[in-house]
Amino acid sequence: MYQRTLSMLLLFGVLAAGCRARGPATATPSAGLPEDAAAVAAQRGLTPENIYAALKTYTPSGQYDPYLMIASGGQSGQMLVIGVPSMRILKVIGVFTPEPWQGYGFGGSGDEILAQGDLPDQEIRWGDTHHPGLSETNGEYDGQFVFINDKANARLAVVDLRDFETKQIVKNPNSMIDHGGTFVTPNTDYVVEGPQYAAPIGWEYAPQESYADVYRGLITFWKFDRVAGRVDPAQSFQIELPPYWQDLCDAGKGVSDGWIFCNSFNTELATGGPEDGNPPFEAGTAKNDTDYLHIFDWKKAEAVFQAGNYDTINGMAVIRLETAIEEGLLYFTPEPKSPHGSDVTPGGEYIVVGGKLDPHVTIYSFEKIQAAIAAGGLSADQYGVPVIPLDQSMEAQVELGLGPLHTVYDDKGYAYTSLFLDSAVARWTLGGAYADKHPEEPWTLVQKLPVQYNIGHIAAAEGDTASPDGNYVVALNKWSIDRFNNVGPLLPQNFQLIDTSQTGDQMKLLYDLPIGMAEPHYAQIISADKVKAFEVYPEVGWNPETMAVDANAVTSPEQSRVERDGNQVEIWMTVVRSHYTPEWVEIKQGDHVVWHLTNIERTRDATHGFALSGYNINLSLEPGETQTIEFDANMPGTYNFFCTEFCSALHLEMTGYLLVEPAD
Ligand code: CUK
Ligand code: CUA
Repeated sequence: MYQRTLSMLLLFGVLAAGCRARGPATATPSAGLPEDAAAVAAQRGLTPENIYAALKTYTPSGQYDPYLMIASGGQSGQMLVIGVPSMRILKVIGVFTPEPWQGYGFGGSGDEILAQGDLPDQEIRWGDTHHPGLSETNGEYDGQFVFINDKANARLAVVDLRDFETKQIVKNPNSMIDHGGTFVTPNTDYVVEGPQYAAPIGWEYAPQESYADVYRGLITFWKFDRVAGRVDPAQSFQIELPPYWQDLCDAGKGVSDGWIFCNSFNTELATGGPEDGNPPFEAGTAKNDTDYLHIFDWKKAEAVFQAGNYDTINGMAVIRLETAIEEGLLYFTPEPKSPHGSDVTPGGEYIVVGGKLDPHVTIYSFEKIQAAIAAGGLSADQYGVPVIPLDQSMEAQVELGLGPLHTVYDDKGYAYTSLFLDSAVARWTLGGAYADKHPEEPWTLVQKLPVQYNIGHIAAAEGDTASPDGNYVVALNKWSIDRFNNVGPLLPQNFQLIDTSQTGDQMKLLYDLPIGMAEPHYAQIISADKVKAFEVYPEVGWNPETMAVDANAVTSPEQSRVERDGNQVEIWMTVVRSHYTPEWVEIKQGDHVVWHLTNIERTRDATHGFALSGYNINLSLEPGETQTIEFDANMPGTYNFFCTEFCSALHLEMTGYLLVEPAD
């Protein structure tokens, strides 16, 4: 059977290659295919290109993907894990939003993590996730953690890739909206949360007329404690910025390690408001021909922070704009027309910026930027930030087409830029340090591959590392229009897998994956072999929040018990196929209940649920996991708890009763 499959694959491959060389996409495959396969191809009207794409993506049952794509979940407030190239969705990770399958936010430990992201007087149970950032060691993904931002409420989350669960949410104490992050410095010293729309620091009230004086941008450097696996706010700091709208950022690496580059728009300081006779935001923010690329020396900023040269605002260290200027932490250089992406090349030599309203990408040279800073004598912008003239920072411009947004890289000296308005992926050649990697002219457009439609971000295999792989990019398209069955006026997004393994103008579209649950923005693609996730939790009684054995774990049904102290009831329960111990729990109305549950299974995939009717409690207990729930039994009655995972033939029998006796 295996032999036969293999020879079929070889035949398909030979045939597809042959047909490509011969001509049009409409050629029908026939000779050389096994009869049954040829019949399927003919019946389905598959072209040689289709067959090539199928062979590149089809993943037989039981075979694994070489890559994992970690995608933002957009407005769902979650993250997606997708296998590449099969484009199979492997997991949805609850991050800023309760997620019932994982029992995240329904009585278990997820409640506390979600609560970390609340405002003092407002519970927040959704997020607009944009940019996942995988942890790095020496500029390479290390497979340990992934971070993501919530644009809607300026929050950041930490997900541990040992169990793919959210461990921490931090609320930015001085911003109410963010965007240009998360991304990490090359050794994950800091997770950077870039700003977006300017506001007074701490989002306190300030009228529109005070915009230029009081509104500010704010970039946050969250210190990451790798051993604890948590962000440490006490070791984190912010830098005050002019009230431009800072957008995407990227960290320098290699030669530019220690620096960060963020673009911006609205250097016009437009305040919008046509109702007051002002141009609306979309016109007011696009008036100038250039905005400013922000260039940060973060190692120097860290030293300024450690020297105590900051103000503390809402408990957070804020390096003032004048300090940033005095200490030489911040420089500007002009960037054309409404820039969006800011993407550092693998070796850190160049920064590529796409201008939404400019057909070019602009490539800045880190070396030139450094030379201009060293030479000094720079004039300043209206807030006093030194500005490096464009002709002193720019290396090249490449005309690509309409609406260039984001850029990723491969191992062949190519860059790939998403063209929103053209609905295309542009492949173009890097020059300078990369010119000898490819035979083509440097800084030249090589191919434009149409995508369906309106691409936003683009992600490449190992794309943000110091050594990207060259085989795949994924187009994250905003519109799908006619690509899928009509499911009503709200349409899915379309993730399109593109084969970039061949050089020249040979990019090929391989596969469409509809995302029908939100609008993801960015994704990163990591080599699957770097991720060393648990198969089951390492020991029975494992608490995923502390990543250690829980003091309240019970390891056998004999240890199960119920103890009462006044109106405090504490329960230690074991969970195993196919019963809970104890099965009857009797309490009184008004009791305060603390209930510890341990799944004592050691078998892979032997997950049990724990749903408690009426009390909005729902857990997922993976093999070895211990969780604690706590509630006031304010409703008398007869309630079932039951297992929500079909775990065995007697799964339906995996239930028990909670009797709440009415208070007299
Ligand atoms: S943004 Cu969405 S397409 Cu938030 Cu990174 Cu560019
Ligand atoms: Cu345990 Cu079903």
